[in-house]
Parts: sequence; structure tokens; C-alpha cells
Amino acid sequence: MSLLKRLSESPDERPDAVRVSGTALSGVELLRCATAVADRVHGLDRVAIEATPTMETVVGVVGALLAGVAVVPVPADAGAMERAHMFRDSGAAALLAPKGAGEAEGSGPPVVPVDLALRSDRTRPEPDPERAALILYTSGTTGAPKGVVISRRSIAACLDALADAWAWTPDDLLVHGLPLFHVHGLVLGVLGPLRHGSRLDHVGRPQPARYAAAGGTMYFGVPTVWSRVAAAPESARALRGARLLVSGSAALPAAVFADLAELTGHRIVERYGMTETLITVSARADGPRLPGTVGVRLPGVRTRLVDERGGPVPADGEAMGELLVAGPTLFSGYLNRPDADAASTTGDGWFRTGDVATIGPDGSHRIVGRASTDLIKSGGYRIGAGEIEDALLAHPGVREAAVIGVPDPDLGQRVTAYVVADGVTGPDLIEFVARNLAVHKRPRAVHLLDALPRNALGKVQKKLLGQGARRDDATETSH
Ligand code: MCA
Ligand code: AMP
Repeated sequence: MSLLKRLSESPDERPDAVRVSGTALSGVELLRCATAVADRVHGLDRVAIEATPTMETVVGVVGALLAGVAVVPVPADAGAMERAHMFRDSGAAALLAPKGAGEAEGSGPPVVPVDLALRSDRTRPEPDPERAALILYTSGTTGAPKGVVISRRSIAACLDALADAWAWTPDDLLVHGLPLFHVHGLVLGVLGPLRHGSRLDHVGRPQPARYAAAGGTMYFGVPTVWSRVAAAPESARALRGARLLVSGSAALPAAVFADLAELTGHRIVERYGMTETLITVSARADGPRLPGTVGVRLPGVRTRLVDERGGPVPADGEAMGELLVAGPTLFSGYLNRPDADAASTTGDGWFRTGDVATIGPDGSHRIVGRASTDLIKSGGYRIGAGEIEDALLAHPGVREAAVIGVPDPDLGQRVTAYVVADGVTGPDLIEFVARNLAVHKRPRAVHLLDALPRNALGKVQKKLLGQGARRDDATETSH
């Protein structure tokens, strides 16, 4: 079966089958357009793509997938350091970018333009399902982001399991505005509709008014998006006609769940996953949806809890343990990082999520927190404290840096930096990180200290940050 089953086998003739930031194509035309890209990249191993929220990104990704070429999405707001790392580490042979966009400065691979005016009707055999479909860069607690290699088979397994859980059919119109460089927006939000044959309206940015105007049956958002929808009652009420509202990528606050239930008439469906595992647990369209729980295992997925020594923790709904997952949706490994592969798996097929959870006797999962405070979730983005600390330390004025996530009503957590520095201001450092990494990874607040709190062994005591003396006032950004 083709990865993009419906698109490849019975493409939608409706002229607005796929709409991205206002540009619409029928499935038939999308397939022909993407085939022209496939003709250009066929034979390559991997290509990078400028993952802007545009039709060109969708066409480029689909074209590469048709040709069996793995795609490395480059975040639209990625800075110089991050781009250089992704190009070097992935070894991408080409960079797909909208025709006429011109390459951003820096020495990336040769640009292959995606031209929406080109068409091709060539057909090619379905690539081996074990081949890599995507390499997604994602943060760990330390160091530069790692490339998560995701096979075509894993994506197909995840999307089919979600179709079962959410009763996702060609009659649906999926609406969202999530970034196209992560699992949520790209795999679920683009490849999902193309596999299952539903229409897609990607509204560019996940703004409440745009969601309201789109008239979808199914909506995706991260908790920050849903909290903003709940704060815009008129837009929220416009979602009453939908079939399913889905939240994921971070914990949905119970108050947002309750507000949305009142305004939209929908109990939001929560689901849980990771870049490395894709989506593994979800509330079902035909099942209970309880605030604070993320639902039950998807078909084919196994989960269990372990204590700090790897011993079993009972699934009694009370006992907490680290959540391990196994099954057909798991990634193939980290690119060039056998050390990270070994550290993240048990050796017998279980992936260590690093999330602390409970599992009830009814199979319902509750995510309680993370084992490490060094992975921050802000606006649904996963941000490694170590990566931001390294970026801050690359500034010549910075002597020491420690980064934590501070609770934030809008973003879930707010990236907050504590630095010891000379002759540099908080805004300088925020700008420095935004330019070198990605805008969404920038600290939202920088506190300048005389020294970082350390224990007798010299290790920074992050728990004390925020409580200690400050050398001067914090710099808070407007967000
Ligand atoms: C502010 N801006 C700046 C700066 N400061 N630009 C440059 N330099 C600066 N110093 C500008 C930005 O360019 C942008 O402008 C504007 O400020 C807002 O940016 P930001 O604050 O980053 O955005 P936000 O509005 O706060 O974003 C909230 C959001 C976003 C829309 C919810 O966080 C988001 O899209 N999150 C989704 C994350 C996601 O998809 N995660 C899935 C991964 P302008 O507005 O003009 O552009 S998880 C996953 O895939 C798993 C498997 C799962 O479970 O789903
Ligand atoms: P990422 O790889 O960016 O998708 O981040 C994965 C992490 O997001 C997980 O390890 C969880 O910590 C978090 N996450 C995803 N979905 C949920 C959810 N529904 N509730 C709580 N945390 C979530």
C-alpha cells in the first residue's frame, strides 16, 4: 500500500482538496505537481526543505516521498547555527525551496526550486516501507538537536491507528495552522489527510479567528493554541459545528478543557506522543475524554511503567513511573548517534520516553511530568536547556549560563535564562539566541546574576534559580 494511499491511488478531484495559507490544489494537481519534484530529486538519499507554511512545502515533501527520498524539514525560523548543524549532520544533497525564494545566506546544499507551475505524470513504484521518510531534528537535554529517523512504515502505522481512534475519513476537513517541521503539523497534519483522503485547510498560523473561519470537521492544536481559542469566545463558538477537536504536544490545562467544553460543546480529545515514537496514546472519538488524561494505547502500541532501576510499576492509576513504549510507530534510530540510541532504548524494543506517567486499570494514561527538568515544552515546542545554554555561552560576553522552564499561562513553560555576563544586556542575548537557533527557542526572560548557585561539586543547582539574589532586573520579552 502506498504511504500516501488516497493521494497516490485515488486523488481527490475537488479543487480545494488541499489548501495551505490560501493556495488550493486538487489532489490530482497536487500529485502531478509533486511528481515533477520527484523527477528532480529521484535517486538522492536525503533532501532538506525550507519548511515554511506554504503549498511549496507540501509539494516538496510529497515529491520527495513519492521518489523514496528522505526529507529533512528545516524550521522556517531556524537560525544560522541550527541550519548549519542540520545540513552538516544530515548530509542532505539538496535543499528544496519555493521557486524564486533565493537561498538564505550561509552555505547550504544546492537549491532545487519547487515550482507550482510544473507538472509530471510519470509513475514510479512504491518505495520500500523500511526506507526513511523523514529526519526530524529534535532537542535532547544537552547538545545540538539529534536527527530522528522515521520510516515510511512507522508513519503509515501511526496514521492508520489514528484513523481508527478518531474515525478519520475522506468526509473530514482537517483544519490547523501548525508548523510543518514537526510530527504534529507535518505527519498528522499533512500526511494524514493525504493518506486518508480528507481535505486539508492549513490556515498559515494557528490563530483563533482563522480556525473559526475555516469551517472544519476536525481541528488540531497545541495547548497554547487551544488556550488562545478559549480566550476568544466568538471564535471558539464557531467550532461548535466541528466533529472533533484534538490537542497534543504538551499537557492541556484542565481549565482550558472546561472552557472549551462550554464554548464549543466539545470535550477535547487529547493524545500523547513524541517525535521518536509518533503518537502512541490517545482518547478515542467513541471513548471517554477526561481532563488530565491522554487516553488509551493506540492499536498495536504497548506501554508500561518502570521505576528508577527499571523495575515494574503497577498500572493502578496511582503509582508513577517512567513511561516506556513499544510498537510499530517507533523511529528507526538517531542519525549518526549510536550512543543516543543505546541510552534511549532498553535493548528489547522499548523506548524510554523520559515522561513520568500513571496508567489506570482501564488503560487510561496520565502524563504527570518529565524525569528531567532540562527538556522544556514551550508553546508545544520541545527545547533542550543544554542547547540554549550552549548558544548563550557562544556569546563572547557570557561567562556562565543556566536555562530552565518557568510555568507560563500561555506557553505552558517559558524559556528563562540565568547568566553571568559582562557588558551585555538581556535583550542582546535574546536576540543572539533567536538569530543563531530558532526564534521560538529564544529565552523569554534573561536574569543577570553575579554567580550561578552551585553545590559543593560545582554543579549548578537549577532548583535554586529564581530564588537567589539578582544583580539587576530581568529582561522580559513581550510574549
Ligand atoms: C519575537 N519575534 C521575534 C523575536 N521576538 N522574531 C525575531 N527575533 C526575536 N527576538 C516574533 C516572531 O518572529 C513572531 O513573529 C512573533 O514574534 C511570535 O513568535 P513566537 O513568540 O515564537 O510565537 P507565538 O505566537 O508565541 O507562538 C505560539 C504558537 C507556537 C503559535 C502556539 O508556539 C506554535 O506554533 N507551536 C506549535 C509547536 C508544535 O507544533 N509542536 C509540535 C512538536 P510573526 O508573528 O510576525 O511571525 S511535538 C510533536 O510533533 C509530537 C509528536 C506531538 O505530540 O505532537
Ligand atoms: P516532541 O518530541 O517535541 O513531540 O515532544 C515530546 C514530548 O511532548 C513528550 O515527551 C511529552 O513530554 C510531551 N507531550 C506530548 N504530548 C503530550 C500530552 N498530550 N500531554 C503531556 N505532554 C505531552
